[in-house]
Amino acid sequence: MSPRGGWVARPAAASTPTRKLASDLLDLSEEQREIRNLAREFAQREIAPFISEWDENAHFEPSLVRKMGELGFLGMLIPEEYDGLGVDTPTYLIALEEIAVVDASAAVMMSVHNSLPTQMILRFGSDEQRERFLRPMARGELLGAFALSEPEAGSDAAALVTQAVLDGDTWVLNGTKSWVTSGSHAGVVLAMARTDLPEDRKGARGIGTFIVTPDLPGFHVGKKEDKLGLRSSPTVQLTFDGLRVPAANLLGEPSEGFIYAMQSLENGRLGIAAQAVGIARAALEAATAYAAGRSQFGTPIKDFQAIQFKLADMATRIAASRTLLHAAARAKDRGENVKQATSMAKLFASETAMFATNQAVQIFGGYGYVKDYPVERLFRDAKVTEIYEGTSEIQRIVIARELYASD
Ligand code: COS
Repeated sequence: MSPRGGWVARPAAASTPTRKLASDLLDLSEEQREIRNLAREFAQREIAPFISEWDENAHFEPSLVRKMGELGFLGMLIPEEYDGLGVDTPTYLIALEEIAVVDASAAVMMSVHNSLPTQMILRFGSDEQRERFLRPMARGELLGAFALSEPEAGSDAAALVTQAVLDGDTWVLNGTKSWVTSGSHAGVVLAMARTDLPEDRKGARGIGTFIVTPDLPGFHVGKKEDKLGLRSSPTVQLTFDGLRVPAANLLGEPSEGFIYAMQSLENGRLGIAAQAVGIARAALEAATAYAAGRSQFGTPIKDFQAIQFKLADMATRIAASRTLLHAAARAKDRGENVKQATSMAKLFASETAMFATNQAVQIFGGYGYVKDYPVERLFRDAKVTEIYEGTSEIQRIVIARELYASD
């Protein structure tokens, strides 16, 4: 890691960051090694040189979508018959971790697209919907977004109030969706809205999922959030003002949209866990290199046990996070119930990201608190992994409830 600043004297970091944690416990296949290298080289070449500038200016780089699409990174879990790569979940997560090591913002765009809208259409959509939307999404020609939360419905997602009313062969949607990752650049938004009527509310079973495109009348991109971290990933409000959605764009059953969203968030939580592992690994690599290059009291600080213990704890928690994540991913691919395991993976990895970036800032000392080095950005980026796609508190609720579940 080299300092970004030009003229101010700064301690040099050792030039060879550790790479051991990237694969040591994964027993990668040849194909997984190739995909990991492809993702690593892509991130180093196309993202790393610009990351500080994009972060500072909250700039989203649209060409990344095309470039990632060309390499297959936006169709990783989509079968080859729909132009995707059709790899298994662990392989997808390996690529995602590599992108996240360099840029957590690009990683969340990749995670949401691969884990939520594309998977929802693949799993619950009609043949016509798959043909129409999945193919261009796999190629990166249409970016996907997921719109569940609302200003008054965050953790309590089933409390959403956006209303959908059927008018002939068109659903008319009114309401505001919040915290929509990539919402300003999406070509396809999977949006949840109430299909039950106010006089006959059915709770979680009165919600539909709609395939919304920005060309439909009544679609408006609202406030862009000015965020602490993930600054080069745009997060926006979407307003549906009499939005007219063709009936053919309803996903599956009009009463089951919340269930589809919950099932899909299990995939999403694996993606966020991989993003968190990537952020944590970047913090460890930066701190390890810095500790080797920085001397105090006449000694490289890596020789102090106080620093070694921090690095050891970071490395151990990262290895544990990745192991749990991949165990959950393999269980998912075996078709097992992974409600609890995906929440555990997301909870542990996101708290590891926060822990590791906090330790990294501490190891860097004052230099960790300024923008000349990457760890302050990693620290800012890590926080949201404990919040979005279900807060750590929600993950604990899901984990605890499963302890008493009958199936
Ligand atoms: N898979 C399948 N079905 C699920 C499910 C899952 N993972 N999770 C919940 N469901 C079903 C339940 O089985 C229940 O179905 P029935 O009507 O048959 O009983 C229905 O969904 C409602 O579930 P539940 O009663 O558990 O709903 P709650 O309102 O108590 O809330 C939590 C469930 C809190 C877990 C849910 O609202 C949640 O995950 N909140 C966080 C939302 C989130 O992650 N938002 C981030 C969006 S991206 S920024």
